[in-house]
Amino acid sequence: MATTATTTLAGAATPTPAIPKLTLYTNHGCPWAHRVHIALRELGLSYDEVIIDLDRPREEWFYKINPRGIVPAMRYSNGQIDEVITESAIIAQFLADAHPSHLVPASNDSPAAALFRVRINFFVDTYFTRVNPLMWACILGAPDKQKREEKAADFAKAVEKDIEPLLSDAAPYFGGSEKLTLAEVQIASFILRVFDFADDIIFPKSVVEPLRQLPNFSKWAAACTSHESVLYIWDKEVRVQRVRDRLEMAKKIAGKKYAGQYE
Ligand SMILES: N[C@@H](CCC(=O)N[C@@H](CS)C(=O)NCC(=O)O)C(=O)O
Repeated sequence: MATTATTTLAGAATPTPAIPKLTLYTNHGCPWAHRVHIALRELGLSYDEVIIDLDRPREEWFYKINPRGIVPAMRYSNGQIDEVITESAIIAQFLADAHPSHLVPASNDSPAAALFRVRINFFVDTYFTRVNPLMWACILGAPDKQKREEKAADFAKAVEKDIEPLLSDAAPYFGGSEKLTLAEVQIASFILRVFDFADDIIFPKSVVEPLRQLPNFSKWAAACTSHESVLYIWDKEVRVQRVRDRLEMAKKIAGKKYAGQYE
């Protein structure tokens, strides 16, 4: 990593990363890409963005950027490094590690810092292994209203069982932090969608009330979903309409078979 020296008040020179040139290949409807936008905003890094139209086949040039053909992908150059990084969690982790900040302490800061990283990782892993899949199952896999309500209730129960206890010291962010951490960078775009998509078309409205009853989760979720770094690329009306349209189209294409396939 290229560094320049910054002199602290105490006179000791500490390395700070060179300002990189960043290009983010993204789509504002993608919750995974949204993670990277949040990280960049929190770190105060400016970037160019290239919006990839996910409704069309990717053009050849994009496969040279990301052979998987998906967003996000980020080109990071700073004179010494010129690298395309893919996979949202990896990009976010890279940015947080390359640009030390309030998001996450460096692992060698102290034994407590390494443990805090463990706690963040466990929290994020818990959300994505035990909770998030239930949201998509509810949206995509429930053919009728009653089934959707049941799946939404399963989602809320999983939040209560697995997430609520891990937020006991949130203040309002993870682990007692007053500012966003890497945990929110990785999860907040999904929490935003839980609430903004609870319109009885995409996701049952009934999910909201049980979540509001959870003291830790509700406070944390309110803080996540009102944070400027989370909201600056989010246009709720546009996003809700896009998802409604896509669901409608998917149902038409696959009919009943589609509706049942995730059950
Ligand atoms: N594991 C990937 C998932 C990214 C992903 O699924 N991106 C979707 C958009 S949300 C995509 O680009 N899909 C390609 C397509 O729809 O053709 C990550 O975390 O970066």
